[in-house]
Amino acid sequence: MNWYTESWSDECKFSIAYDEKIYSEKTPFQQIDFYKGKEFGTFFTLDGLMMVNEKDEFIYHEMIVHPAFATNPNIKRVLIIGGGDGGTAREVLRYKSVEEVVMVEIDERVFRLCQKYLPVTAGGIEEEPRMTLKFEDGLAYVKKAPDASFDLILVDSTDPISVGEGLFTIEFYQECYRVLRNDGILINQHESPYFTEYAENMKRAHKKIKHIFPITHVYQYHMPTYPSGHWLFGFASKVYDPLLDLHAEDWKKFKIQTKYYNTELHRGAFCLPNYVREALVDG
Ligand code: AAT
Repeated sequence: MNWYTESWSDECKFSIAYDEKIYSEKTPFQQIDFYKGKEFGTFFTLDGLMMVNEKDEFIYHEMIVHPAFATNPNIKRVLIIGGGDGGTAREVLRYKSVEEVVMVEIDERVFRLCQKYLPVTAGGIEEEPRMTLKFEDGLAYVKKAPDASFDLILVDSTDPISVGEGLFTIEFYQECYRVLRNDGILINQHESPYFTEYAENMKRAHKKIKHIFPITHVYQYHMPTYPSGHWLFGFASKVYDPLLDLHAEDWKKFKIQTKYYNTELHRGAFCLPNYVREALVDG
């Protein structure tokens, strides 16, 4: 049996059996590897870290998108930073009310290879008329984007190492604030509270966002293949509170069939364990 193994900490590793290594490529940005196994289907890693697999991707992609739409059902223009596998775009495009989605992915090869090997996330994205694809650095893109031009920014990026580093900076979040409309929402890939290295990333990101946005919350979900299985998104907004402004009945009218998200879970997801709350206050 072949095993894909990644380190979750210096003294903890996670392994998945695979039948076949489908493809490998080193791009100017990162090492990309695709594998195929039985438990998680096809999956790909960037620089040796699990990004997307066929079995649990729905959890991450539903949770990055739907809480924002249930808070503000009138979102029309959406900016995705990263997200080259297409899963986040797929969930956003399920809202017929959305007029334009811009996806800014630094590494075109991630998108092209996902079109070929992971059609469950990347299939049909390029053909969708409401979609604009840009292959460039997310920070460079937001710096030149006009003021108040998006209702929602989804930061679907890698961990803050190498190419993802610039997206975990004050400058990036300030530019996001400027580019968002007056009632704009930012959702940020917030890492995980459990293992030290990831918890440090979570604290760094949260501290910066808290200084810029008047309303900030953190919500959690289960991601079996990300370190510890306990993962977070940051919710930041200029006016909306994800609990006080939850429009559960309006969201249900979209009639979007989800496998993980529902509006009851929405409320629960914002209830955090004490050790996570404390880490976010201190951070
Ligand atoms: N949808 C879940 C998959 C990802 S992949 C994140 C993507 O962000 C990658 O394709 C990577 O190329 C892209 N990316 C990284 N840095 C930048 C940047 N500066 N500008 C634009 N795109 C970027 C997220 C996985 C989360 C992993 C948690 N462990």
